Amino acid sequence: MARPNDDDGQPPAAPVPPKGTFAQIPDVAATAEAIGSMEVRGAARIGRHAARALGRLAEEHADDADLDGRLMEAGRTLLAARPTAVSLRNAINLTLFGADSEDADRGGAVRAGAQRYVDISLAAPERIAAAFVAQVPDGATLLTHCHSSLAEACIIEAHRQRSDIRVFADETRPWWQGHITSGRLAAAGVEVTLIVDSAAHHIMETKGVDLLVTGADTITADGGLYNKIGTRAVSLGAQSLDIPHIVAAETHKFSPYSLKGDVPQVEQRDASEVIDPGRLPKGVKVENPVFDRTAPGLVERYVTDQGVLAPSEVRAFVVDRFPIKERWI
Ligand code: RUB
Repeated sequence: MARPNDDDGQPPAAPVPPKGTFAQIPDVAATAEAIGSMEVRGAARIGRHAARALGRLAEEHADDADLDGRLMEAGRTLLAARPTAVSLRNAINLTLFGADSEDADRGGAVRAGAQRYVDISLAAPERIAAAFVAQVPDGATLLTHCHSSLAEACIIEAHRQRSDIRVFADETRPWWQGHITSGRLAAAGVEVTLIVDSAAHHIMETKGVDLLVTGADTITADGGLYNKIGTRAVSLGAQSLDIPHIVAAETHKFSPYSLKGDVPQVEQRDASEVIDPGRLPKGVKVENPVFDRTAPGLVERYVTDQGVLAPSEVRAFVVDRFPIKERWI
């Protein structure tokens, strides 16, 4: 069970979890495979799975003289699984080097780092949803893109606390994550309508959409947002209609690497995800970028587990919360 957060938004220092905590977790190779194939998807979940896989490795090889070498190699294997969501990189670094003391018990420190990462991540939706609801009036119409566990938590909480909330969810080609979103919202009793991606602008204009709410894969120091492909187009459409774009994101989505100029790599996936190769007309090429960048000026607010931020406040927040350590991958 997640430990309660203390006042500054961080859970208390994690004790080393009992042996066996990570025994049932898939190993690093299986976790990397599941992340790469999108069996495990969504940035928050990806981060937690990576942290737990490292926790298992530290548990299994606690007495190995080369535990550190194994951990570093595992970190690089996991990092290569999917390139865009910074929660994966943060999960690896905060697990490997985030424990309060990197004492002689390297395995124990990594297990504590993994548990702390997972606890913060699991505690985030409730805090984010509470902050989000404060910004939603009764009778609001929301539009969301892709499936974000944090946007989902926000919408369900808005439905619980406000009357007559309705939602439009676009399907999000080519993986149809909007089907996940709409199914889960409907199961929670939310009035939800599924639309094709290209209907988003028309729906925002004609159905009185009040807020666009999405998740985040990476938030860069300049306040820019990397999220599922199509987020940028929906956000531009929202701006043209004066509809605020609110982003629900746990703090693990902020990129300290961007302070040094690291630009997130936009993942390109196989053309077969877009069209059956046998049906591709002769001479036609296919591109399948799966994330895009939404400029800071398009985002109204980032709602996080550690407060609500304007894009212009992101840089100072990242500097304050993410002191990169020397060995970070
Ligand atoms: C998912 C996606 C989500 C973010 C945020 O992409 O872009 O909006 O990851 O999700 P994919 P969450 O399906 O390709 O992983 O709020 O759950 O972290």
